[in-house]
Amino acid sequence: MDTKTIDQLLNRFETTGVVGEGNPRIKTIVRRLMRDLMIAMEELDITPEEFWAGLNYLGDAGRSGELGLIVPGTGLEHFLDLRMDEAEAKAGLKGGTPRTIEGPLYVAGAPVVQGEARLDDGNTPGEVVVMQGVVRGEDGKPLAGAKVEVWHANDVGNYSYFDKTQSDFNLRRTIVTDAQGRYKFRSVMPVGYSVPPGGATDRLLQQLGRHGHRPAHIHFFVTAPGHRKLTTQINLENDPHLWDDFAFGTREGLVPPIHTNTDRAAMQALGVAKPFYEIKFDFTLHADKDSVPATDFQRPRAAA
Ligand code: MBD
Ligand code: FE
Repeated sequence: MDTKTIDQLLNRFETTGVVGEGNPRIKTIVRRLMRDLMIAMEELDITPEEFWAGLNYLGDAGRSGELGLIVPGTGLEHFLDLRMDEAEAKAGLKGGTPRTIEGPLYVAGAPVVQGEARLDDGNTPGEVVVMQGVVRGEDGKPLAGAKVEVWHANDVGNYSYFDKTQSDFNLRRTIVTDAQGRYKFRSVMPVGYSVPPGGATDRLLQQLGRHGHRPAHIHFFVTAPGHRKLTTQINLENDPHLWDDFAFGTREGLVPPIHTNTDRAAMQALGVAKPFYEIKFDFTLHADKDSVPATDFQRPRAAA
């Protein structure tokens, strides 16, 4: 079928069974996606078996809750980041900490702590890490009272809430910066996430000849009044998947050096018997700007 015939067909679909105005924006988007799908079916000569297998696959993915994992795994979530980068560049925004994907594992409602937090419940195996830094505006001035929401995986790559063996909000906190704009936390080193074996995402990746591993990383939402929300992560250097992330989340500027602290007194102060890791990382936020899409957009998220 040629595209002219497809367009005529879509005209008929749009003018048959009409009972009201509907939503013009949704009508435009659905028509366009249907058209692109039909053209792809024609050009790739998609068979009925392939079509129904694809439909069933999407149903499976939805029922198992993995659509939010297929989006980063196919690069669509990184694509959204690149679109936002472009919109900001067009609006003249420069500098600022690079954004990177949120992923599907944020949970709203983590305990709020002033200045300094411990993220692990004391029962979580792993090597101790202390991370700290300053939240600044683009003028370089520290932002007091900024919120640093942090979440990360445990030593086997699992996130609390989704992994019910962990305590509530383990490895999740909201830290409020002090008068000098500083945040600080102690936690245990995360290990990279892998998609659930045999699940919808894994099955798709296998068909694409790709793995489903992420490098170890720590997620952040950084917010402050009068500033654009920053969604980002740091990735841990030396991870074998650092630049081989199935979700395409690693970016220049988000791989801070990790320092190993072997100082006896420092170890004693933390109550640890072994050297621990230290990471310094500052965040720079853009001031609010009307001419560029908001970064604190709604997205259905888990909350506990
Ligand atoms: C994760 O932990 C993650 O950060 C992303 C983007 C996708 C899957 C799991
Ligand atoms: Fe993650």
